[in-house]
Amino acid sequence: MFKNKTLKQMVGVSFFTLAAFGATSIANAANWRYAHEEYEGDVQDVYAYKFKEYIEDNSDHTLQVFRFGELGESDDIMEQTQAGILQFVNQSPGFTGALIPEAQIFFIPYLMPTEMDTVIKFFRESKAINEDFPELYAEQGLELLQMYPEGEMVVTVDEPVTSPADFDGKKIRTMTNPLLASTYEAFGATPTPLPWGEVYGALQTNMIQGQENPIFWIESGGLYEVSPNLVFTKHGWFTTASMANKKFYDGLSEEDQKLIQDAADFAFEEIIDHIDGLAEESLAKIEKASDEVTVTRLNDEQVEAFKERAPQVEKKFIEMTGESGRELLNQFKSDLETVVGK
Ligand code: 6CS
Repeated sequence: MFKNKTLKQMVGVSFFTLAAFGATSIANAANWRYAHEEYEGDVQDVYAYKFKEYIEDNSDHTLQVFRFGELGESDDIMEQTQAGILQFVNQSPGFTGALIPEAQIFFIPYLMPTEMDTVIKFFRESKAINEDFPELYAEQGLELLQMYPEGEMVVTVDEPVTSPADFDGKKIRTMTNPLLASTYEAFGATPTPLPWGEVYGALQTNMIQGQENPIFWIESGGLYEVSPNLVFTKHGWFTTASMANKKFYDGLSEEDQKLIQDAADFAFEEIIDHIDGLAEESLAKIEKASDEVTVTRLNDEQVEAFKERAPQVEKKFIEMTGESGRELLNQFKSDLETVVGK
């Protein structure tokens, strides 16, 4: 009897404790908003959904993901994040470069290695990526969570290009940061900065004669339909970054901050797996879908003709960013040396 009473009491206590705990945790559960720049199944979308999966599996919070176009262009989702309307955004330095000039470092051609394992090691270990960039983003009210590669840059153009002279008179679309425009100027083309939403139409109507992007995007966005000559110039990788509104992030409990960091790490590992072999698969799909497509892989001598123009872009980068850019570039190069030397 005494035993039974105790049990009853215990059950009663645990019921109320659990109910109270549940109510507290539900009261603390938030619905966070996350926007990115790509379509369903693209690299940023896979990352976002892995981030969401981790958050939702490990807390009571939920995450609502918005894809390209649902809330506007890349610049719009960044503005909404800085204003605190969105808690998270994934924006590539191609656009962030207008806000954080140092982020344009990814557009100095031939700075990044082309070999995937080296690129990944660099993202994992680089001090510039993991320590210096978070400070630069923080100055703009952003908590940088992760920088990650999406794929090697490939140029698509209205006819095959093998030398800077072949770019003469061609308008090549660039993302909207001034350094990328300098790169295409150095390559002999006429750079034309445009937001993503205008690229397909501009190629279709011959307002521009080419653009650059990783192969998966050339396939998923159907760019090969209107710009069928693919040129592998080996000049860089498409990089992107996930981040949070810093005020929102700083106001969270330590537990939630850790949850977010762990979710970003989890999504990073998943994306590294996802991009392995993605370019080859996407190229195969493109070649299957179109008879018009040509693939030109520049040989070492042809690459050299483009590469020898890189120092002028590096000089421009330092002009645009001053001492902080020079220091970042030195760190970037030393991190790369460490990774390549391993
Ligand atoms: O070229 C662009 O603007 C787009 N490219 C990729 C691979 N992702 C998003 C970005 O807006």
